[in-house]
Amino acid sequence: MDLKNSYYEFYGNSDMTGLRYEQLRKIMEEAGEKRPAALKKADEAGNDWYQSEKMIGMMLYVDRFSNDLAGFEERIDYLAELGVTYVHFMPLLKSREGNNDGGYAVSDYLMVEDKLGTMKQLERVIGLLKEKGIRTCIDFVLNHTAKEHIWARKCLSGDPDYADMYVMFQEDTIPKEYEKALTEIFPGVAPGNFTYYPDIQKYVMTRFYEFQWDLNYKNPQVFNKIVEALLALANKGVDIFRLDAIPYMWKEPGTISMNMPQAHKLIAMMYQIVKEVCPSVIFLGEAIVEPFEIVKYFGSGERKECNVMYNASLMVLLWNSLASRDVRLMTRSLAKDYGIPSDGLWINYIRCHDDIGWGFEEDILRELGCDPKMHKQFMIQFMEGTFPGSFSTGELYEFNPQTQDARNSGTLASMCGLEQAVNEKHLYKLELAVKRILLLHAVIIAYTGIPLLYSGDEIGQLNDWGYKEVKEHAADSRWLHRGKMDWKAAEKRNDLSTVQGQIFVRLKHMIHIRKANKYFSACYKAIPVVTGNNAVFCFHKEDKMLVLANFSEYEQWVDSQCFDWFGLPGEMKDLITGRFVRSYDNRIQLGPYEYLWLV
Ligand code: OTU
Repeated sequence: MDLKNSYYEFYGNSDMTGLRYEQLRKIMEEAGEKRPAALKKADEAGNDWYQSEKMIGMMLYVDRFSNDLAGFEERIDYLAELGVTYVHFMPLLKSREGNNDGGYAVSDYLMVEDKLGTMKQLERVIGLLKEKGIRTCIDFVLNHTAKEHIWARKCLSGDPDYADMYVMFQEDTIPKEYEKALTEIFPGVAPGNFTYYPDIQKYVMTRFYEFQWDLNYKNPQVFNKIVEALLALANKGVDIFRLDAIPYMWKEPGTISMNMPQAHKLIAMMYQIVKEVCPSVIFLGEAIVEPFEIVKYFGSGERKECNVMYNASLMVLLWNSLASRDVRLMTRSLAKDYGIPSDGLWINYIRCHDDIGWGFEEDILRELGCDPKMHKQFMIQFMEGTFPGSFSTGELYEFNPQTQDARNSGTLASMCGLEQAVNEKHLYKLELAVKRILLLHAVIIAYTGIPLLYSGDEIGQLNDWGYKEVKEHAADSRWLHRGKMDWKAAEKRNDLSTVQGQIFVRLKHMIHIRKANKYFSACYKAIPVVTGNNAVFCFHKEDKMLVLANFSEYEQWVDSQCFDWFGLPGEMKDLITGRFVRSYDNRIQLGPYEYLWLV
C-alpha cells in the first residue's frame, strides 16, 4: 500500500486527515531537498549494509565516555583500534534539567544537550566517524517527551495546532479505565500510569517517569512532528535510529496498551517515509517483550518495520546458561522458529544500560523440570550475588516485596565474577571471571546478527557504587552499570599481564576474525545443535562453521559423532587459536569456559 493510502486508512478519511497528509508530504519534500549531496550519494546504495560481517557496535553515553563531544573526537581512534564500525550514542538530544531518565526525557529533538556540545559538533563527529568507516546510531525517543518540551507547553497554552498532542484528561474516568488493564513499568520509582497536576487540573499519561509525558499518536499531528524531527536528524548523517519503547506507542483504554497492531502500523509508515526520503537509513527497534512479540517489529514482506531488533532472548539465555552451567534452555529456545523475515537481523548483546528482566520460555523450562517462578528467583538471587556460591556482584532493580519479583542491575564484568575476585584478591577466581567475559563475547560475536558491546565491558569495568551519592540517580539502580569510562585502566589494554589487556586484546582479535570471514555475515544463519553435553552450547552456520562454548568452569567433552550428520570434514580448525580439532578422535575436549570457532 502506498503511504497515502496507509495514512488515510490509519487516520480515517476526513478533511483533517487530508490536511495533515499534505503537511506530511511537505515535510518529506523539504527534508529531501535539504538532504546533503554526500548522503544522497550514500542513499543510492540502499540500506542492506547492516547485513555485513563487518558490523560491530558499541553503545556509550557521551558524558560517561568522554565528558562531551569535543572529548569524544579524541577517542575515535580508541574505537577504531578495537574494530568498532558503528557507535550507538545513548540519548544526547536536549533533555530536561534534573532527573531526565538518562536523557530519555527529551525537551528538544533538534538540539544536542548543552553540556555535551552542539548539533554542529555532532554533525562534525558523525563526519569524522564516517572517515574511519564507523556509522552512527542515535536514540530516538518517540513514545514520550519531557513535560518541558515546547509541544507540551504549547498544548497547555491552548495553541490549537498542538491540541491533543498528549494523552490527558480533565476527569479521572478514562485514566481509571486505563489503569485497570495497564502494567507498571517503574512501580517503585514511578508508580502508576497517570499523574494529576493540580495547576493545570489534568490527568496526564506518564507510563515511565512522571516527567515523561506519553505522546498521543491518535493525533496525526504527533506523527508528522515526530517524522519531521526524525528526518532532520537523518540529514545530519545518522545511519541508525534506535526507536525507543515502541511497544508503548499506541494506547487504548481497557487494553494493556502494549504491542498494539496500531503501533506496528505507525512504524511501518515511518519506514515507508525513510525509504523514500533517506533510503540508506535503518531502524533499530527497542522492544524488550516476549520473543514472539519482538519478531513482529521486523514487519512482514510488503509492510516492513525495523531492520534490526535487540535480541533480548539471547541476552537473558546467556546469563541463564552461565548461572546454571546448563545450556539446554538456550539451545531449545533459540531453536524455536519465530518466523524472522530473511532481511531482519538481531542485535546481539550481553549488557546494555538497562536492567535485566528474566523473560524465559516458560514451557521449555517446565519441559526441563524447572518451576518457572522458582527459576526466576534463582536468577534474581544469583545475579544479585546472594545465592550461595554465586560469583556475581549486582543489585536488584524494582524489587517487589509482595511478590519477591525483581530485575537485576550490574556490569558485565561484575556479574561474571570479576568484582568478587578482585575484592577477595582471589587469582583463580579472577582467571575464571575473565574467561566468562570472553566466552559471552565469543558467542555474541559469532552468532548471526550484529554484536553490540557496552562501553567499558571491553576492559572489564566493575560496578559503580558511587551512583548512590548522586541525588537524581540514587533510587534507580541502573546507574550501577553506567559508570564513567576508566581511561587510566584503558591504558593497560595492550598489556596481557593485566585483566584489561586479557579482555581487550582477545576481543579485538575475535572482532578482527569476524570482519575477515563471510560466515559471520547475515547470510549464514546460526542453527543450535544438541551436543549431548548440557554444559556445552553449540551452533553451526549452514554446515560451514561450528561454534562450541563451554558454559562451565570444568573441563567438558563432546562426542564429535553428533556433528557427522552435517558433513563437516574430519579435521577442523579453530579460527581463534589456529588449533586443529580432529573429529575422528571421536571426542572434542573443551577447557573451563573454552570456546571454539571451527571451520
Ligand atoms: C527504554 O526502556 C530505555 O531503554 C530506558 O532506559 C528508558 O528508561 C525507557 O525506555 C523510557 O524511555 O521499560 O525498563 O519494551 O523495555 O522501552 C526499561 C520496551 C523499559 C521497554 C523499554 C524501556
